[in-house]
Amino acid sequence: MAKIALITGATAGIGEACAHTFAREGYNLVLTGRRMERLEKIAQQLNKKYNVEVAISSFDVRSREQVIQNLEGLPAQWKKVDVLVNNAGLSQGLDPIQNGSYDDWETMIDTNIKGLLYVSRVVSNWMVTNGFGHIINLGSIAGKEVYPNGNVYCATKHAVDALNKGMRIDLNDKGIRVSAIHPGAVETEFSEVRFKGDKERAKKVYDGFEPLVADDIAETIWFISSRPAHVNINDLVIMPTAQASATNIFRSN
Ligand code: NDP
Ligand code: 8X3
Repeated sequence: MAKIALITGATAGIGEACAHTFAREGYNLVLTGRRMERLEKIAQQLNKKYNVEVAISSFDVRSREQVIQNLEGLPAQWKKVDVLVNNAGLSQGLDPIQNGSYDDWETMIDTNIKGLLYVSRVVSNWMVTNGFGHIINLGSIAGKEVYPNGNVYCATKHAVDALNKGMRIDLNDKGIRVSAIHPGAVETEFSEVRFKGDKERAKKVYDGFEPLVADDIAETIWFISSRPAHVNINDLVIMPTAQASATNIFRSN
């Protein structure tokens, strides 16, 4: 029977790349995100290209009710999840603390921390019942370092770092693996979302150096998940070669 990967935030960027990678490896998929049209299109593509089964579920991870209803509403065979990629997340704004937007703060906290918790609560419970599973959390270099004006986004990713450790301890005696991957700059829709559709400002983030692309992260997540059962990669930081730390990027221009 094919294995199952459940990927949150699969409508774009790293999540979409993970969907392709796991489909290529023969996994059936549960893909989630808010944009239903994108989920439908990606599911069709993957089904056609790799002959895998894809279930899609559109919900906002910030809503506890939506998360529980949609995930618990899946048919029983989809709850035998082998790999959960806790990827849905975002940054909003880049402002000093004294000028920060309350709405941006709440969006980041509700998505990156509470959303990840709601999904993990439901799926880890299935994994405990099933007696197997691997949770892979998307942290960030922002969860290891704090950079100017990154305040709340960095705090949410530091929380993911702590939750990754906490989940691993709590699920240790259940044989469930818990890992985190912490990327530096990856060119996706991330900066466009952070700068609320300002494509020019978003493009500048990646000026003068070669950033990572979503596939670099998806392939590394695949590596983490495909280690032998007795091996767990707890924590992995991955950066573009031109990036030495959150704020040290060697730009040619
Ligand atoms: P993208 O903006 O390209 O993709 C983000 C995904 O998250 C989308 O599929 C989006 O789907 C989903 N998402 C966002 N908010 C919600 C929500 N409220 N409910 C459900 N889904 C949501 O960004 P990335 O692929 O770059 O980001 C993926 C993860 O990687 C994030 O956790 C991010 O913090 C992390 N990361 C990114 C880095 C980067 O440089 N790009 C570096 C380090 C970590 P939809 O809008 O359809 O709901
Ligand atoms: C995304 C990378 O450096 O913008 O998590 O925080 S960074």
